[in-house]
Amino acid sequence: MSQHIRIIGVPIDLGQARRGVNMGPDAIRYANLAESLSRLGYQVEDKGNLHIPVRDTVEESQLSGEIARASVACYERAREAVTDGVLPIFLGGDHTIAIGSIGGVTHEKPCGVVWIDAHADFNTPATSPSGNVHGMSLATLLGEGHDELVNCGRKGPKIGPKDVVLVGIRDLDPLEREHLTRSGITAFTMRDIDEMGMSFVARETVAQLSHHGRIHVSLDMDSLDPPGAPGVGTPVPGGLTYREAHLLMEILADSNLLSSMDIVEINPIVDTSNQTAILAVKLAVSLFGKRIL
Ligand code: HAR
Ligand code: MN
Ligand code: MN
Ligand code: MN
Repeated sequence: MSQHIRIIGVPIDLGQARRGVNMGPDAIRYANLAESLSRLGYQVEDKGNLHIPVRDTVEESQLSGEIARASVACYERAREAVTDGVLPIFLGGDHTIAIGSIGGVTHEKPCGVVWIDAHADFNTPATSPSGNVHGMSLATLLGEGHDELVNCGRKGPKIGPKDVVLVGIRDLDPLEREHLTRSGITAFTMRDIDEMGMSFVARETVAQLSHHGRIHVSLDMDSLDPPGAPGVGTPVPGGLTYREAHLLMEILADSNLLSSMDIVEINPIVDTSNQTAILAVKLAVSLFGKRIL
């Protein structure tokens, strides 16, 4: 695993309607992400933010086009990080950033993806009740969605259904649910976690993805239970506890396969004293840290 971490901010709020998620990258910086990772012994470099147009300047009809432009920029940064042999952490912004980050890190070869989320983000323009692109990110990566997004960076699907495992799922739209069932993707719902425990779920997740030799973690902070992580745009009750989320990070860390990460959907406007960003940093420390004993 690389000892060099590169932070890339992607302050995008074009994939959903609620304002404020564009301030996520700074909220995570203020929660001392770089310092906390340096203390673990990493060399940490902050590349600042990608340029994203201000929401108020974008017409509704231009949204997917602007998301595509941002995704291409993000893709190039992700691709460059792999070439440079560093471990990139992408700070959202909404979950549309994963279209570019996962697209870019898989430019040369596929990797395993752990998608930690209350939602599956597996809508398409045809199944989405909201039309919000952040609810379509994963489907887009698998080749279904707005053409300009599906073909971002390189043409067609970026990962296949066997390359991704979902953890924390508890809110699916009716047609999204059918789509996900048909896809063959492994999804561990909150019920699975309740019944089998996070230890089993996390180990099974690693087992399904380890053949890639490389794992990308896409952490949507709405996967956590809202009382501990209120600063998200689409909170859903009954999420991961602090301890479940940490155990997941620790077991992923034990795999020694982590090669890139997204931290997404933090909205400081609806947060209390930046606690959701502070929690995200603690989880990143568990993901990149060593065992406590
Ligand atoms: N499924 C709903 C939709 O498509 C809500 C998606 C909310 N998504 C996120 N990302 N916060 O996981 O609109
Ligand atoms: Mn998401
Ligand atoms: Mn979500
Ligand atoms: Mn595979």
